[in-house]
Parts: sequence; structure tokens; C-alpha cells
Amino acid sequence: MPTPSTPLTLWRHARLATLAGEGWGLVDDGALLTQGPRITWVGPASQLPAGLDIEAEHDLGGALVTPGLVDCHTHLVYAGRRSDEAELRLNGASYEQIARAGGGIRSTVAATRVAGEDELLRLATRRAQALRAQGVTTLEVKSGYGLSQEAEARCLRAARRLGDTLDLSVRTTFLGAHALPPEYEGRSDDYIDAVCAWLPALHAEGLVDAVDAFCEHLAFSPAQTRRVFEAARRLGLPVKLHAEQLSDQGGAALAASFGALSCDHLEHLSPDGIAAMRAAGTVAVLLPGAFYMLRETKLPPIAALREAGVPMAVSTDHNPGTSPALSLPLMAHMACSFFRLTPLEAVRGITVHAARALGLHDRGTLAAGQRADLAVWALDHPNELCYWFGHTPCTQVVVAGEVSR
Ligand code: DI6
Ligand code: FE
Repeated sequence: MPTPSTPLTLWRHARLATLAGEGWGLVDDGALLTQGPRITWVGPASQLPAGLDIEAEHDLGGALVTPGLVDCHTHLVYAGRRSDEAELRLNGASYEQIARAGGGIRSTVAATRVAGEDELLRLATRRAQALRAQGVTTLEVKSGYGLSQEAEARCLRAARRLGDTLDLSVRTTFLGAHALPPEYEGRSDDYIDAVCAWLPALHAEGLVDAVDAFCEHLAFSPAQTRRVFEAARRLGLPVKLHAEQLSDQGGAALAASFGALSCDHLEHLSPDGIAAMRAAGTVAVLLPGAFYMLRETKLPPIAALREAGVPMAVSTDHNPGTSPALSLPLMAHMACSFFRLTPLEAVRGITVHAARALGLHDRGTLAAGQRADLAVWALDHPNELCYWFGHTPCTQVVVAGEVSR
């Protein structure tokens, strides 16, 4: 508790979903006290301590308040447009056929390489604003559409600036091992050498919070992924992995052996992979947007993950090829309808477990000591976050104690 003389901000007339314990943590007539960027007290208004020096007061009019949402897997910084490719796919071409024909990720790489940092920032800002309008207060942004040291650095700088210029926390992830750039055709081991060689300079510039790779038959092998992870480990950087999206490569077990923060996608995850993730405390990040857009039929092994007690997060995977999604509540809805998460699991998946997938333990719940990141909704119950689709009415977000819109 702050001392009675400390200036505080009071947020009252809120229906709170704190998510602080196992359940929703509902508090009907709830109140919050914040002090600068932190929450200092949460509870029923009737128990609000008396005699506090309250500097500012916000009447939330009975609205639902949840922790600010955390989108823990996005490829938000890129240029170009892939709707023509999506049309080809709708006319029968497969994602892999398009990728092998030089489309797919490579077409975004070509457009991103010729875009300046300001342009990349402008495009990413629009997307981040849309995510924030649907409750997001923390956002992970991966590189992976530059695929040269200079272009990867430019994308990561744009991501850093996004966090500086917009009211949002941005975490950056270096995904140099996303796709093989054309100049390395037939020389994927040489490209991995280059990726590992870029990392120290990118890290020294403060551009990298974590390191990711795409471990897949059409991307990089487990042996190549291991080399990227070893380079990350030498710098003390945490790793995560695009694992078992299209096939079982044993990527999840490999990532877990490096203490990965998360393994993401996981449609083809094996029992061994689940056991390894459980032992390492690795979060399973489920990406129903990509599952939907690729018309996948193989479901991630949700029941087995649940049984093993592996924490499950849900994210947009926002990217121009397989998930041009800009609503995290819609992903929670789809995680329930496609993957059979319960609404409580899905909402924990876009808050507390998503924060954990980024190695962040100071957000994702409403509790004293947590960051004052809030999402305010014109809803009665948090299960409505998984109910409506196409429009989930977020009326306000609060980032580090400041009303952001
Ligand atoms: N997995 C995906 O689903 C995206 N990247 C990845 O590693 C696809 C990215 C794209 O098609 O541009
Ligand atoms: Fe992805």
C-alpha cells in the first residue's frame, strides 16, 4: 500500500476481470488505484482504503476492465501487398507452391528491402493502432522481411520507434532465419552463418529482445535452427521458435532444450515435444489466424497441452501472407471455435500467458505491483471477448497509467 500522502489515480465504477488467480477474478463494483505506471491496489469499491490523497479520478461507468491485451507474435513491420497471392490461393494454388515459385515471404522481402525506415514505421503504426483499438497494450514485433543485416536492422529500428512513438510496449524479436533470401539460393548454411554473424551488432544497438527462427522443411532445418540458438545463447538472448507448423521437425524439443520462452504454431507437435516444453516451462503460442487462412485441418494438440499443464497463449501472428489479422479478441474467438479452448483459457491466452511468452511477469493480470495497462470494454462479462466477432467494443486503453485514447 502506498502511504496516505502519495498522490494516486483512482479508477472506479469498473467491473473488473483481474485474471489474477485461476478464474476470471471478477469484481462487480471494482476499483483500481494506480501510481504512475503501476497498479497499487485492486478490489471492491466498498473496501477502498479511506484517507488517500487521490490526485485524479476516472469514473468508468460500470464498464468491464481487463488487463491490457498482449499480442505476443506479430510480423508487423513490412511493406507491400499480398492480396493477389491470397486470391491465387483461393483459386487453388497452395502456400508452398507460391513460396517455391518465389512468391510468399520473398515478395514481401523485395518490397520491404526498398522501403525506408520512416515508411516502414508509418505502415506498422497503422497496424499497431488497429490492434490497440482492440485492446492491445503490449506487442511483440519480429523482423524477418529484410534478410540482410542492413534491412533487418532497419525493420528492428522501425519496431523500436513504434514503441517510442505510440502508447504501447513493443518487444522486438530478430527473425533473420525466416526465409532464404534469393542471393543465398542453394546456400542456406552460408545464410545461417550470416544471420549468426549479424546478431552481435544488432544486439549491441539494442534492437533485439529475443531471437526466433522458422524451423520447417520449406525454411530452416533443426541443425540450422540450433546454430541460430547457439548464437543467441552466446549473447544471453532468449529464444522462441516457429515450430511444427506444417510438419513435425522436432523443433519444439530443440527450442525447449534452449529454455525457449515459447514455441509457436504447433499444429504438428508430438508428445515428445509437449513433454520437453512442459519440462522447460515453455509457452505454447497458438495462432488460429494462420490456421484459418491456410485452411489447415490438423489441430494443435490442445487436450494434451492442457493435460500436461503447458501454458497456452493466443496471438494474431499478424503477417501479410498467412494472417493479415488486426484483432486479438477475434483470435481468442477463433481459438475457442477452432481449437476448443475454453473462453477462460483463450482470455488468459491473450493476457497473462501471452506476457509469459515474452518473458514478462509484470503484466497480464490486474494486481498490486503490476503495470497499469488496462483495456476498457463496453461489455458485461469477459467471456464476451470470445463471443462477438468482427467487432469487440473496446472503449479505452490505458498504458502505464496513462489513458491512451
Ligand atoms: N510462419 C508463418 O505463418 C508466417 N511466417 C512464418 O514463419 C508466414 C509469413 C509470410 O507468408 O509472409
Ligand atoms: Fe509467425
